[in-house]
Amino acid sequence: MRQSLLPPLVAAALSSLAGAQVTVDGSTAGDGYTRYSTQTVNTQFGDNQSELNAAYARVTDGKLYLAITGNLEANFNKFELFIDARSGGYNTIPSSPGNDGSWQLQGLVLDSGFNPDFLVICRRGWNGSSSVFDIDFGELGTSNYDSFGNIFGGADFGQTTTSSGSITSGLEVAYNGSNSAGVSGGTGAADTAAAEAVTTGFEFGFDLDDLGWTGGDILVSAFVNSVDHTFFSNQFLGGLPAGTGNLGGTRDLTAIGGDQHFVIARVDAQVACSVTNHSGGFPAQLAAFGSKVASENDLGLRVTGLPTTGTTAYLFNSFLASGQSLSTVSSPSIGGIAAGGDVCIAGGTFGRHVFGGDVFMGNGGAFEITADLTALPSPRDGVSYPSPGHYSTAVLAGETWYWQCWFRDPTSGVGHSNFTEAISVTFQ
Ligand SMILES: [Ca+2]
Ligand SMILES: [Ca+2]
Ligand SMILES: [Ca+2]
Repeated sequence: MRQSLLPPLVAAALSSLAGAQVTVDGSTAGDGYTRYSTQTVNTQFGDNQSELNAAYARVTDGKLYLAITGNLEANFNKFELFIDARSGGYNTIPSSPGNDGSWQLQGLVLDSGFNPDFLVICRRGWNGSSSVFDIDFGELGTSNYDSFGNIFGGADFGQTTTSSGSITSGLEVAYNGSNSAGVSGGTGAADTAAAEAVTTGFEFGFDLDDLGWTGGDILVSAFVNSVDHTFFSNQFLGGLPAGTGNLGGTRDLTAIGGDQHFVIARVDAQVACSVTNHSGGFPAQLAAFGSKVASENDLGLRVTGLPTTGTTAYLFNSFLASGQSLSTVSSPSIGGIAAGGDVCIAGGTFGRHVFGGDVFMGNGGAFEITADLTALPSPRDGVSYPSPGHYSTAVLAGETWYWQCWFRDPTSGVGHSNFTEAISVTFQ
């Protein structure tokens, strides 16, 4: 059973974030995605015809945004997506809803811990008079599914929003099949750099409510299958071992090395904090993705929803030594002007992540850093605030660290500033 990492209030906060930063247009450009999976093996379903190069996601603005770069041949082969976003689900695929012949997937055994609730099917081809791109959204184990045909109005590529039935808020979908690079043909090990360089393919915006998401991890599997869902390609994300050809009629993914799914997880918890709207009319957000295992040194910190005009931002961290406790400083005066919002990670020593020259100008209202957990700019024992960032220390398993971002908000008036929400990460 999957553990919920975020309390429901976080889902509510995400849902209330105004100003989408992801454009569902079939390209990952400018969307601030995090990559969660990279193809491991070349394609046996046609180089640049049916290949899946990498998977990207963001959970923001009340949606799961998902981009799978690559191509799908226009012969009505299937692009299939299993999504596990809530408790329950099916580790062995049931026969229902069975739309588009997907009952043929019945009995497919997935890797341990992966219990999807939904199956999304995409297909494209020539219907005799025009190109068509279709998408189905089905709820496994029920008779519920929605089918949307020719959603790009006869075009090969496109973007649109569909809505009906169980899709309450609209399903954003886009496809751009222009990729002509990425992985090669065959069964050899994929060139991961080439796979990760591809920016076009499938892109989706799923409403988190439609997925029944309540704040935990989201697990996804993407793969290419034959027209009748009976002959699996070797294009899966998570990928198959190098050297693996088409899986054909295989029905047991536990017999295949590695997980044929990937996990989209926020690794932070929110710290109770007064977060106020900035001049844009909405609050700025902070989230951590990656691994909570300190020794893996894989933690990304993402600030979103900043004012888009001339933002200077500092990302602060803090650490509590034994006996210290977290405290709040309400609307601190900075340069003689009270900031909007509170500092909620006070009480310990502060560190400041420095962005090449002391300041960072946010692009498009968002930025992300990779925290070096072996040398976090935060003094463990030395003097910190008001001159933080002069020392660094390694994050250790068992420690809880806190982050919050301060940013200027010039359109609120000269000298004005504000804070994002505050988060914590407890490392293992
Ligand atoms: Ca996009
Ligand atoms: Ca290719
Ligand atoms: Ca497996």
